[in-house]
Amino acid sequence: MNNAMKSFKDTLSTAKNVLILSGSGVSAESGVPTFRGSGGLWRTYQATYLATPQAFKANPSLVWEFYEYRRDVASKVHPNKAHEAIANFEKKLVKEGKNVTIVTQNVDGLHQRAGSNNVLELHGSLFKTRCTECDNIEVNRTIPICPALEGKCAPDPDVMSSDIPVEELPRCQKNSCGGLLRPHIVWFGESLDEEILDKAEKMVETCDACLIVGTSSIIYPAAMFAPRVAERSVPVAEFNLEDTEATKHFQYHFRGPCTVTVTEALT
Ligand code: BJW
Ligand code: ZN
Repeated sequence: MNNAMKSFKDTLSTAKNVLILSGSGVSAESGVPTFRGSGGLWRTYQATYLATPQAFKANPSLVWEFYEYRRDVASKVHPNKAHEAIANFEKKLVKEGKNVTIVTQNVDGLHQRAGSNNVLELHGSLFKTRCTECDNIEVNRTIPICPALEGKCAPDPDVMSSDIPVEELPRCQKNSCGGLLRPHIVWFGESLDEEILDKAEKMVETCDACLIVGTSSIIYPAAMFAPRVAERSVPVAEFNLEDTEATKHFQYHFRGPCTVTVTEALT
């Protein structure tokens, strides 16, 4: 173990209120593609194009095909050693009367499936829907989410959109609403949930140690959380395969696959 890892582990052993920020890199070794990595294309589209209200308005069928594919992937993969180390670390600290909060940009639910309890999903969830008419939010794990999407979600570049009529896309079941459902995901240009953002902000202002795992730190407001923690002179450790936009702000940088580095830091 190198000296930096020893030093960060010492810090963690006295910490009482730990913030763990995660991005898609934490799920990469489970088989979930990252956004800006080589698996970031679905058909011929960048995920960052499809994750917009404009794309949903222009072609709700295409966007539902994309999200149905991702729901399918996320439901078939398993949490990895990094998710597990984070979940076990939370359990251990809670037993000692301390707090661990996981603020994730991920929508795949893998932290919770690994056993983490205190998870704030900044960008929503693949397994929740929101009605475009009445705003009702529901948990939905049924795959396919509606019969019309069955077998229509292949990621290959030569597959065309099925142009499913909106009446056959997922519809709101609450009372007699019947409105078009959308994934409960925060798309580009959309605001984050105020309550979740407030809780995350509180952790940014009060934590006494911070880990930032598997994120490129380019999407706001999440990108500014760890640099703001570091500004308070609180130790922040970044776990990534490479340097990021934010690396210069942090006291520690552990390069490598997070299943190895995070496990070493937390166990
Ligand atoms: C490993 C690894 C391994 C791989 N081990 N590591 C201020 C300034 C400028 C712009 C803005 C601003 N405030 C807001 C904006 C606009 C915009 C934004 O940030 N734009 C940027 C391009 C600058 N933000 C928004 O629109 C947000 N809304 C908002 O703030 O509203 C108010 C507002 C609006 C407009 C203007 C001003 C204010 C909403 C952002 C919602 C982001 N949504 C997405 C998609 C939806 C989710 C989904 O469909 O799944 O969320 S975008 C996408 O990026 C996704 C991710 O959660 C997010 C972050 O990506 P992440 O996780 O970091 O993935 P990658 O691929 O980028 O990085 C992976 C990393 O892992 C890499 O570093 C690898 O090296 C590493 N890695 N394997 C360790 N094994
Ligand atoms: Zn409704």
